[in-house]
Amino acid sequence: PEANKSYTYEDCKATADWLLAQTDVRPTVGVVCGSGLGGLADMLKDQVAFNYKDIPDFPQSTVHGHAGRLVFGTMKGRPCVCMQGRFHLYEGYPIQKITLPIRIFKLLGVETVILTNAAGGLNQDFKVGDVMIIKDHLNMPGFAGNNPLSGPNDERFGVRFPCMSDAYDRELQQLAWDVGHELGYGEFLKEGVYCVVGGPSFETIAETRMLHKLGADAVGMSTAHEVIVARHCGMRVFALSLITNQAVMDYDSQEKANHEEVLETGKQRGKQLERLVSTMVTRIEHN
Ligand code: 6GU
Repeated sequence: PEANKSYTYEDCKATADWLLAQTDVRPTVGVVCGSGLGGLADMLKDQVAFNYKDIPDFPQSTVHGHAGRLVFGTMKGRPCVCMQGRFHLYEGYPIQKITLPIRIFKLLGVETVILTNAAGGLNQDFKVGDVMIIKDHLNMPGFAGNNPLSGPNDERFGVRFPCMSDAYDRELQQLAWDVGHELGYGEFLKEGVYCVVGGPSFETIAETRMLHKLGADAVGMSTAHEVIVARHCGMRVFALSLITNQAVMDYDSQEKANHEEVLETGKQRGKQLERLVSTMVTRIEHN
């Protein structure tokens, strides 16, 4: 059954080769666009785009705010591939399927992965509209045994027990700070720990308080699984969260988390986020 299907190296290779046969773009950077942040993919020049439904073995995007296209092209001259819309645990896909595109990135030749997401702020110093450079994560589904690397390990991707203490590339974090300051974004640029939960329900007040106590600065429903798979197969990772709302931590609060607010903040900060990421892309060095 679907829930037990593992995607083999050969499956990933077949899909990657299918894609490579239809475009001359040879991407070294792969970007995953979060909720309401798909504008990043629209920046690509000389686009070759595939709807997810037309790609063999690919899942479909079911969430409003996620387009469902894989877009190849160049960002200021650099060959890139962008996922315009990603997959989440709460859509009901097995976790290996959610992260399948990351392995396809690897087999397309991608060396650096940039992930973006919308997240709720837990750190009380954060404001809506802040951009958090992710320096580490808490993988809650992973503690419950839902890790994308569960199951047989294929050494062609990576080792059985991959290290995660260096998951978020320090140089790329520094690059984000440098570019952010140059662009005048210092005011809303932050850094912190991202916590992934399964969703789709937002957190209760007790859950939010728990995550805050555990050291999380922001909470969301994506990204950490993709980071694990990307690091397993040796790609460099940079990730950021757009703080689209403050997670409710107080019984007196009248605030209620909702998806519309998430998309609205994305619209307001989207252009600046696109500039930050695209400028970073032009400065990433590959061997
Ligand atoms: Cl408050 N929680 C979660 N889990 N994901 C979010 C969020 C909150 N805000 C945006 N994404």
